[in-house]
Amino acid sequence: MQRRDLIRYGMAAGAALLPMGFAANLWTRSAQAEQVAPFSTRLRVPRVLSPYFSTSTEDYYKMDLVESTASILPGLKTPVLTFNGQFPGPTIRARRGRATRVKITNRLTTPTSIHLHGADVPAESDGHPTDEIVPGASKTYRYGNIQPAATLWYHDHVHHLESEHVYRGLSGLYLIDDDETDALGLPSGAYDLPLQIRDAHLGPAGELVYTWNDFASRTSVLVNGGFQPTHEVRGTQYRIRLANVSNTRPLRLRLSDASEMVQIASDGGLLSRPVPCTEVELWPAERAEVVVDFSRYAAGTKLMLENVFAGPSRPDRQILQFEVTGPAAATWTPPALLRSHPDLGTPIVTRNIDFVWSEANGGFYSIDGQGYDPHRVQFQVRRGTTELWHVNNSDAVRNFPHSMHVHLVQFRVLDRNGVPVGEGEAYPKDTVRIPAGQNVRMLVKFDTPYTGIYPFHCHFLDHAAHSMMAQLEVVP
Ligand SMILES: [Cu+2]
Repeated sequence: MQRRDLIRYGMAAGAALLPMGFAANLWTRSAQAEQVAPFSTRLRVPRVLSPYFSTSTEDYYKMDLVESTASILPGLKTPVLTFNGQFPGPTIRARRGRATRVKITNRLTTPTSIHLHGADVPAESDGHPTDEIVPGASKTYRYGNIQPAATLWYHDHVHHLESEHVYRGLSGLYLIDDDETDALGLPSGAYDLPLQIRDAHLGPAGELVYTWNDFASRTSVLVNGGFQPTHEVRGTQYRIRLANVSNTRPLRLRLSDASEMVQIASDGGLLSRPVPCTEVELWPAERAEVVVDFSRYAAGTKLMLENVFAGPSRPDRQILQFEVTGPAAATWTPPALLRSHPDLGTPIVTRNIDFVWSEANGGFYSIDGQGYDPHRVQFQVRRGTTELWHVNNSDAVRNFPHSMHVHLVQFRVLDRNGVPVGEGEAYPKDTVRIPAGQNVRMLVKFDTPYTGIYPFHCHFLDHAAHSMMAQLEVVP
């Protein structure tokens, strides 16, 4: 039986079906990571990919999926799966209204399907789980970039193998810019800093150990592909793009002195106004942009970015060090308003959707008690209309957490168990956290020119692989 079949039938060796609270007690740390002096390596910032061809309306890119090695821990070469040999993949910078073509050639030994997370794209370019690029083949994805500026990310989405593929490196950022965001004069260039944060289980030789659903062992947190890196910052403001690209690790991020950050964007782009905060909670696949003002620190100050979900005594709490250099100057003043958001209208349909572990067939992650079937459409939605979704996590036994991602659209999160959510996680969202015991209400408007079949699924990718995924069909 091949590995993908093992995953499919839930018999992958060592599969640990542990609720989070229990898993935390089993915390261990790889001996190799423990030997590395913290913050002894420099943060890497993935380079921006250049188009190989451009017309007046479109940029053409190509990326090869290849096996390579990465330096995650100093002195060790970790085998990884990559876009163009880079871990994480190169960043693509697109512009609203200007189309992009990305030709992907699969030089791996397994099929892939590349999804642009958070993007409003045609179904044939969505990276559907069964729309495989088989080994040796190529596919060109076409993205219209018709949506507002946002921090999106691309990653493998092929059915069953997406979890291990992304874990081994198949992801990267895709940033859309637009005139409206440019006009805000946000920190740019070296002061526009993307941080892709993810969990990993590093073995004795620095290798990435993948065991399906093994949350408990993935205790090393990598930032832009490095373990506990350090980054020199000037005494000024930075636009920091935080992306939780973990398979299974929720993050609650803050600066080690608990000082203020200003959140300016969520998954799908700018908030309506700046939101001061001291913490940003991001579950797998969620993003947020914050402006951090380092001018308040004296040159020489060292400051940590921490994940407070890891307790104070845990060595995986501090994930990145900022080292402040002088001189200090703050140049950006947050405006009262960032962007006016569309009125999502009045819902014409209400749906109840349950993300829950099912004990049937030996146990699996289900949506409404069902596993993923690429031939089944859960429901049809009418393009241009608005729906009210009650997304429930009714798991009262194992308390598994989930984060739900809906392809194609940005939605508005209204409330959790009746309590309105904060502005920082309301709109625009494409992924929402669904802790056990919560019912999350959200408005979803299918405001898109496209029709066809699109998945919605848990973005704890180990859960999606087995098989917490379903699909809807957008009809005219
Ligand atoms: Cu899940």
